[in-house]
Amino acid sequence: MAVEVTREGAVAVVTVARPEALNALNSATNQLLLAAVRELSADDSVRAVVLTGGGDKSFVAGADIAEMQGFTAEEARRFGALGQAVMSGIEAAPQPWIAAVNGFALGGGCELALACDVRFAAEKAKFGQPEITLGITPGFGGTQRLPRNVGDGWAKYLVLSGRHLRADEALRIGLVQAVFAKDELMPQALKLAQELAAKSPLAMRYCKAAVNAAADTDIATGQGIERDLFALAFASEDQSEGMAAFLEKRPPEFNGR
Ligand code: DAK
Repeated sequence: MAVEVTREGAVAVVTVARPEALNALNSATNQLLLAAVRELSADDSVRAVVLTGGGDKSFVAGADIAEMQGFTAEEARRFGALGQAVMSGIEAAPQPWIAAVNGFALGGGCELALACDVRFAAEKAKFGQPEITLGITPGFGGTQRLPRNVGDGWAKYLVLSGRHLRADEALRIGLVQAVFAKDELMPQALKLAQELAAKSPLAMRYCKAAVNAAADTDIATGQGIERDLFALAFASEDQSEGMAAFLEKRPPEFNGR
């Protein structure tokens, strides 16, 4: 099984498990990943997801070069569409996805991490878009999500050179939000996931949608989306509960309605 899904309460852990190929994404793995994304997105009991790589060396070392080598243009288009569906599915998921980057995050692996909402990395993680060294371009959103996260200069540096960045460098440019010692990575990712899982799932979904919209809209349209989602939050029991709990000096108990 190249994609494993386990549960820890309201948190799901998705592991891309093809360690013999450093978890490279072939079509079969992408299909399984897409199925997992769809299943988790439809499950209200899942409030947060942690995504990581199997084995101790790699998060995802990219799309599968051995499979891609013989592609026709049409097969490449289909492969790209499948990968993009995985990335867009994570981005559009109602729950927050946290990438726990435990090693190489190259090419499609860096793009997969970028599709997640938050990125935590182990100290030995490596990031890069090495497609240029293979004579191709990034195909799972790297030319689009990377500049949105780190700006044009760093995106071009990575995409045009194919160089790898260390975790501390990735942290400095804002590609990841935190770096931890190897053994601390999963506990810290799970801790954040449990924390997010306890928040209002409605407000979580609206917040994620509003921030996602920021990258694609002008500020007036974005503010309109923000205003509408803010108003919608006032139609929820979670808003009443959150504000009552604050004023009554007790922890809130959100029910997602
Ligand atoms: N694909 C297939 N196999 C891979 C792989 C990959 N991306 N990365 C590693 N492996 C395999 C190796 O071939 C090796 O297999 P065996 O020889 O043992 O059978 C095994 O994993 C262990 O790898 P190494 O022996 O190379 O391990 P090292 O520690 O020496 O090196 C490395 C680790 C990560 C630096 C190195 O493996 C490496 O450079 N890997 C390739 C990284 C890479 O170039 N990634 C980007 C792939 S391109 C598109 C759709 C998608 C894409 C583009 C366009 N369209 C349809 C529009 C995406 C493209 C990519 O992601």
